[in-house]
Amino acid sequence: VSDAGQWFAEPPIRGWQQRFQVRERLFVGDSPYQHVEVLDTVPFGRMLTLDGAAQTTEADEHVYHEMLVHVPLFQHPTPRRVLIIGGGDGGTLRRVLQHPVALAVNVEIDELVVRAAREHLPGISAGAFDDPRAQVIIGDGAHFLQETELRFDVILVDSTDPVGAAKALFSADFFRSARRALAPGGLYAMQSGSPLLQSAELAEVARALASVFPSVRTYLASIPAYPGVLWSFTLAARDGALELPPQAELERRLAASGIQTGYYTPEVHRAAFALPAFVAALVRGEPRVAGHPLPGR
Ligand code: AG3
Repeated sequence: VSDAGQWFAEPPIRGWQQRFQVRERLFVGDSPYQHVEVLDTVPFGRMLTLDGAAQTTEADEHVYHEMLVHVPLFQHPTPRRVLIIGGGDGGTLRRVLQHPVALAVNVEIDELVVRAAREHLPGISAGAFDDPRAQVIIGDGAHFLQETELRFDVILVDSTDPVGAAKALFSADFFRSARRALAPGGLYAMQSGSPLLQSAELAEVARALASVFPSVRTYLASIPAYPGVLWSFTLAARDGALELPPQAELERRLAASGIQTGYYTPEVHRAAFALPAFVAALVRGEPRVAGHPLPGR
């Protein structure tokens, strides 16, 4: 990781490394879980990094947060209780609270992330932490899921890469306790990494989720500040088969909510589930197909 004032380089993934020109290093700290920084970057404005990996930036946070939140929350006809695991910057919580939910519980393991983001990236949570419908718990999300008596309409996992503290959030055991904590008709959604640079992890997520949930579907978005840009999310249903609502129904739900978006639209919602052949093969557990764009796979 290079010095501030010039360039900030992420730890490489499979020989791929991205770097950001930095104007100023605004926050540096270490928690028991990770190294936390907030940088002011030239291309994306302020950026949160955890263990050197770009988590969210002022310029493109809306892409990730809208797609993690609005796809499942408009997919569900009446989401009232929502659980967020991770998401300490508050961007997910803020998008959840744009919906007419009664309760949003946010369980984040690292208090330092919440503190750094509230102070240096206040526009990302935009007051969400102070909403009376929000209940923020500093604690272990996997543990919370095992213990909770609450049943949620939607559970969202807004985690870092599947290494270190977040690894537990990518296991079949975790998915089982998530399914148990869903109400009938409930939906589970998670960020599932780069289909190009974390293809093995994405395939494993799809396999493990399908061993727990009756219906699992991958969807995609383009997130400029993440390595490889093309990014995946995975949606799973507690009961029955995941069918995308018709365009007109999604339009009705969006209009009724009054939510303003920068990336999400009903068309994008449906189109995000159209998978390039190599991603479809990956999540079906098939070996590499011809034309797979990744070198060395
Ligand atoms: N969590 C997913 C970030 C993963 C990026 N990976 C990387 N840069 N190597 C984002 C959290 C935003 N609330």
